[in-house]
Amino acid sequence: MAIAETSVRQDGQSLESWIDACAAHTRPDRIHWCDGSQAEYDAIVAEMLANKSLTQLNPATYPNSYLYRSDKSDVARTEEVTFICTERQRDAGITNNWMPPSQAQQRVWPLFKDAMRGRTMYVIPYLMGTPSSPFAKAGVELTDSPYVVLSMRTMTRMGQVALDHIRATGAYAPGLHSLGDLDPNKRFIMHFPEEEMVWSVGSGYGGNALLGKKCLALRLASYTARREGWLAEHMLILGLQDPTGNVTYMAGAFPSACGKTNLAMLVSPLEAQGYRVWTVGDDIAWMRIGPDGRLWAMNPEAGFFGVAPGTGADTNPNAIATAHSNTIFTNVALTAEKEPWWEGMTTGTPPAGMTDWLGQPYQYDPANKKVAAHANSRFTAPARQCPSISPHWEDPQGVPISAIIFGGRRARVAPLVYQSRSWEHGVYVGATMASETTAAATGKVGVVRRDPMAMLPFCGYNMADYFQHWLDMGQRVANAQGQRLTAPPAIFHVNWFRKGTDGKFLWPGFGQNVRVLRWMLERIQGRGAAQETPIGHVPTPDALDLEGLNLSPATVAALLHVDRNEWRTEALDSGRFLSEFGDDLPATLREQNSALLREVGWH
Ligand code: OXD
Ligand code: MN
Repeated sequence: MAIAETSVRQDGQSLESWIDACAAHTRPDRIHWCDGSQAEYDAIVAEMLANKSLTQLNPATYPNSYLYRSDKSDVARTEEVTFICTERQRDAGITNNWMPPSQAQQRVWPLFKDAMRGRTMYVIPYLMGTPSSPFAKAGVELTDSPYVVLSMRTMTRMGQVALDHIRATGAYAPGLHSLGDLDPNKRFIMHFPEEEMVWSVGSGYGGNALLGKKCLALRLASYTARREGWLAEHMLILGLQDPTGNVTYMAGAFPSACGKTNLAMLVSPLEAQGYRVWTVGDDIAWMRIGPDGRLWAMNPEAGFFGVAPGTGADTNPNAIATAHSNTIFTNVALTAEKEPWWEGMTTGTPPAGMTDWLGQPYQYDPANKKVAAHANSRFTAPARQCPSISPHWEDPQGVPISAIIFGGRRARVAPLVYQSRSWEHGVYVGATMASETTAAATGKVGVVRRDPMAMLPFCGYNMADYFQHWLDMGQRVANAQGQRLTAPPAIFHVNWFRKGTDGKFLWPGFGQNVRVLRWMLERIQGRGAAQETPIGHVPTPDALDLEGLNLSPATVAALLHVDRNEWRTEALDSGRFLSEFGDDLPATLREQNSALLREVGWH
């Protein structure tokens, strides 16, 4: 079968005939059209409980919640087998794996052959975005994984509502997913942005298999967004309420497992003073220029696929409250009371009598580092259950963004917070941001890598063009839709993870991060004291409200310190990274790098 024949967009093929073609190739025993109802969900759960692929959690404390254990070789996104399949290699760029569509057809399509024999093919129509939003996008995922069906029901608007949308608009992104035989050597996550299509085979892991999330809402959408003049970003969206009751919205990009969910759900220690945080989204933002010249962001997802370890009643009580019912936990440990558990969920010694994520008895031993839950174990929970969910989280037009926050996990170099001098400088800050790698992707943990706008694994096209697109968005010249960003958000960079010479974190993080958000708000409002540094505006030591934190002046100074030597090395490294894009790199970014080098005294 030719690629074109599997895509409704190319040849006007109907949804039904595309499904027929996929079924003829994958040979499922049954085809089930998902309507998204509770009854359907319950029936799939019952089947999975019966065949022991799901474990019921304590119904008294975790109603309608389940534990799912994945194959142990299938626990994270696999970037090395994730491909962008454009006709021209240049369009995928140097940061993506590329495979021409014809080769995908030869190498990957055969892996789907007979892959669904003995299984049910579920047809999942789904929407990314609120049904009433003009910006909602439909997809149809064909999958042989019932776990994917349950997860998609939480993460998207699935079933009839999506089918109605597809019937009305005729548009949807086709996605074919099969677990195959879960052989890592036959695992491929293939994106065809020119056709808005995805194939995923050999993995059931969320980021590889819930095709609406990273595949459609980021990789394919980023490609479309460039063409149409908007942004599809790996960003949380939050609202900061101030003492006047006004809410200012901010979007933040952090690499995977760097605390986006925690920041989006922050419980404010400054609540008595009138500052609180509302959650709009924790992972993805689609941002468009509004008629008022501001950037408006919407969360296309309906749920959270959050990292469990490190999420506790003390660090993220809103996440704990969200994931207390109607939740699927993946690769967490199980207590004797049939409750989920993971490192960081509780303080003190872990409960006795647990089963670890592999299903083995677990005995805590302080002498070894064996964990009970996988480092990338997850909870999948409906966003509407979040106590801090914003009343505007489903607004069809989104919410107006006043600040963009870039951040990473850096033990050194980057101060707690700084503000860029302009949109162009902010794009440079985002383009050169770096972070220590985490367990959300396979590979070594703790290595510093440049991860522009936290989009390195998710940009569906040439990243140099992506940088240019960001620059264009701020040019205040009209985009393809005739819109101008006349009131661009301020751009900040944060680092909650800076360490002192003793190797300990300097900043308490979590809820206390609201103090940094408050400074940003004051900057946006034209208040908020800052000092000029070679890298941008850094708060003066007394500009942050640090009351009650017990931070010594030396710690505050260390948090805000901009070390010229370190930044010289940083700028040189950023320059090397940017030069990898060769002639495709926008000159503005090269100029920004030269300006920084001059500022830090490099001749
Ligand atoms: C995620 C990720 O799951 O970024 O959100 O890996
Ligand atoms: Mn993410």
